[in-house]
Amino acid sequence: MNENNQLSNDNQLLNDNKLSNDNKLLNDNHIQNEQKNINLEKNKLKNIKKRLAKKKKKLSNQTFPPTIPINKLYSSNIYPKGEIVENKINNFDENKINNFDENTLNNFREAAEAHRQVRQYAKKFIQPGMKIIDIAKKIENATALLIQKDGIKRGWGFPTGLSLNNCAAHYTPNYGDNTILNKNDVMKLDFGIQVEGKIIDCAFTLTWDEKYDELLNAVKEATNTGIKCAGIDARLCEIGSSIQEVMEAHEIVLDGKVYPIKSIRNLSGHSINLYQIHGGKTVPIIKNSGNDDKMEDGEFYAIETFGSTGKGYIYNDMACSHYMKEFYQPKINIKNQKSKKLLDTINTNFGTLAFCRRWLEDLGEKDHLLSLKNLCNLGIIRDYPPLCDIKGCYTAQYEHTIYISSSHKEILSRGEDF
Ligand SMILES: [Co+2]
Repeated sequence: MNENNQLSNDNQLLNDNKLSNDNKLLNDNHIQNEQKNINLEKNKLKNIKKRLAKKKKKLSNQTFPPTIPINKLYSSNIYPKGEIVENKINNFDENKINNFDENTLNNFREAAEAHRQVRQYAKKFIQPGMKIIDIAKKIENATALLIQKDGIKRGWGFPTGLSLNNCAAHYTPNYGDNTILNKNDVMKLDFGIQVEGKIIDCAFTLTWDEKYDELLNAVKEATNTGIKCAGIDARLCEIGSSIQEVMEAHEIVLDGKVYPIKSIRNLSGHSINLYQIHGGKTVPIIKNSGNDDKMEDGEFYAIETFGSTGKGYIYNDMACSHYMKEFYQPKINIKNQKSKKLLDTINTNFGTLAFCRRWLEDLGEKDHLLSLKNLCNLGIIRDYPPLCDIKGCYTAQYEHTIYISSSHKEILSRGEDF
C-alpha cells in the first residue's frame, strides 16, 4: 500500500463517514417527516371514524319501523347535506351562501333525511302479496311521524305513487282498490316530503325478479346522467339529449324477446318552487325537445327519468286519485255549498300541494267525488290521472331533488342506496 493509496483511503473513509452522516441526517429528517405524515393521517382517520360513528349512532337511534322524528335525531336542527358537487369554474365557497339559502336548504335537508329513512324502511317491509293500499298507508304514517306532520307547515309533499308495470306515474289506490303486489310487478315508489313548502321529490323502482335489472340500471344511469349534466347555465334541451342517449344505449331480454329501452318522451323532470311541485320549467328526457331554458342560480329541480319497454309514450288510464289546486287561479264564486266546503278542507290541509282521494276521506270528506269534479270543471282543481304506456310493457323511474348554485350543486335526496 503506498502513501497515495493511504491518502485516498483516508479520503475515502472521511467521505464515507460524511456521506453516512449526511445520509443519517437526511434519513432522520425523512423519518421525522414520515412520522409527522403518519400522525396526520392517523388523526384524519380518527376524525373520519368519529364522524362515521356519530352518523351511525344517529341512524341506529332510529327504531324499526321508524318512529323517532328527524328533528329529535338532530337536536341541533342542522340536517345533513346531500352530495355536494363543486362547480369546476367557480370555486365552492360555503361563506357565499346567504342565510336565506341556508335556511331553505336546511328545510330541504330535513325532508331529504326523512325520505332516506322512510325509503330504507319501505324497502324492508314491502313484499309481494301485500295490498298496495297497505303499503301506501305504512309509508304515509312513517313519513307523518318522522317529519312531525303539521297541517301544510310540514308533511306529505304529494300522494304516495306506487305505479305498477306499464303504469309509469300518478297511481295511488283509492279506497276500495284492493290491488295486491305481485312478485312479477315493477313498482315505482314516488313519494314526497315537505318542510315549510320545500318539497323533496324522490323516486325509485322496486322489483322481486332479477330479470328486470337491465331496465332499472338503464333508468338509474339516465337519471345520474341528468344530475351530472345539471348545473348553472346548463341548457335543459342538452340535458334531455344526454339522458336519452344513455337510456337508449340499453336493451333488455324478457322471456326470450329483446326490447329496446326507451325514454318516455312525454314525461320530464321539473323545477320546484315553494309549495309548487311543478315550478314552471321542465327537464326533458329526450333530444330535440325545443326547450330553450337554462338552469339558474338558486333553483331547485326534480331530475327524474322514465324508461319503458313499450312505446315510450304515456296516456291517461285508470281511475284518477291525484288532484291539485291550480297554483294561479282566477277568483271564482262557488255556488254549490258542498263544493265550497270541500274547497275549504283542501285549502286548510293541502293548499297548493297535491293530494289524493284517500286523504280527503280520512279528513271526513266521505262523499266528495261530485264536488271534486265540480271544482275541476270550475278550473280551481286539476286532476292528474295515472300515466301509462301500452298494456304488457314495463316502466321504471329514478328521481332526485337537486339544488343549483353558481358555485356548486347539491343532490339533496342522495343516499347510500341510489
Ligand atoms: Co317529480
